[in-house]
Amino acid sequence: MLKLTRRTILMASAALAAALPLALGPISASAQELPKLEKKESYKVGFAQTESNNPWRIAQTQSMQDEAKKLGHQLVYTDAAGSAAKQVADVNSMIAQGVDLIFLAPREEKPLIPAVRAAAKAGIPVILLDRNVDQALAKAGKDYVTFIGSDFVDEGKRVAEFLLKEKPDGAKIIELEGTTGSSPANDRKKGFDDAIAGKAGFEVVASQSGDFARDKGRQVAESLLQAHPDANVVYAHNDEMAMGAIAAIEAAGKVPGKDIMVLSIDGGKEAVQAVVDGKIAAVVECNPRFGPKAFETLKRYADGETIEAWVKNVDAFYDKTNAAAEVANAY
Ligand code: GYE
Repeated sequence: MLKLTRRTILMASAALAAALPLALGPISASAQELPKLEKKESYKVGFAQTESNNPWRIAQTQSMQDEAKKLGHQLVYTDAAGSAAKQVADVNSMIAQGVDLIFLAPREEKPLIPAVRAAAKAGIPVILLDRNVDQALAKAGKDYVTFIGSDFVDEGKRVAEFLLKEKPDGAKIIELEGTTGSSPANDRKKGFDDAIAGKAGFEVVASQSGDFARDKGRQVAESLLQAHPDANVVYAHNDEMAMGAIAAIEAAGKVPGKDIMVLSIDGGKEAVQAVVDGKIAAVVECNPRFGPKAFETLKRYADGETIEAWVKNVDAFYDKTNAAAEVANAY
C-alpha cells in the first residue's frame, strides 16, 4: 500500500504536473494565439500617436496618413499629447470603435501593456510602431503582433563608438535622456553607457531627462552646464534636445562643436544641417517614415504570414564626411 509520506505526495504532484499538459493537449494554441486579420481591400486602422510636438512625430504621422490614403485605408488617428493615460484611453476608444488593427507608438514601456492586451482580447491585433513595451512583461507573437522599429541600444552604442574614436583621451559627458520610462530613452542610455563603461577617462558627469523636447532639453542643459563647467560633450537622446543644448551652450558663451562636442540621434534635416555647420559632430539616424513598412506588415499579417518578433529598421549615420550630401534626404 502506498504510504502518504511527504515524499510520495511530492512525487505524485510532480507526476500530475507533468501529465497535465498531455491531458489538456499541448498548451492550447488557440488560448495563446493573437487575433487574425481578415483579408480585405480596405481597412479601418487605428494609429495611436504619443505626441506631436516635434518634427519627428509630425513626419511619422504624415508618413502613416500618406500611406493609408495611397492604399485606400481609413486611418483613425489619435494624439496622446504626451500622456500615457490619455494614450490608454485612446486605444480603448479605438477598441470601442471596432477598428480592424491598431498601430501603437507606446509612450512608455509599461503603462500601455494592459491596453495592448485589451485590444487582443477584443479580437484586434496590435502592431507596435517605433517604441517598444517592456520585454519582460509582454511579448511579440503573444501579446502583440510585432515591433517595427530601430535597435535603440545599438544607436547609443554607435554614438559612444564615434566619441571613443574622436576623443581617445577621454571626455566629461552630459547626457540628456529621452522620456523617462520610454524604450528609446532606456535603450539609448544603456547602449551608450555600457560602451563607455570602464574606458579610462570617460565619465558621464550628469544624466537627466529632457523628455525628448527642445525647450526642456535647453533648460536641463543650461543647469547641467552650469553645475559641470568642465563638461566637454553633450550626448542627447534626440535631435530636439540636441538643438536645445546648442542654444544652452551658446547662451553660456561657449561654442558648440569647439568647446563642447554635441552628439545626437534621429537625423532630422535641422540636425544634419547642424552637422554641416559644425555644431553637431555626429547623428545616428532613426527614421520616422514608418508608413510603407507599417502597412506592408499589416498586409503580410492578413495574408497569414508568420511575422518576425521585430521588424528592424536600419539606421544611417551622419558626420562631417557625408552630412552635406545627405541633408536633402533627411526628414
Ligand atoms: O527619437 C524622438 C521621438 O520613439 C524613436 O521619439 C522615437 C523617439 C525619437 O519623440 O525624437
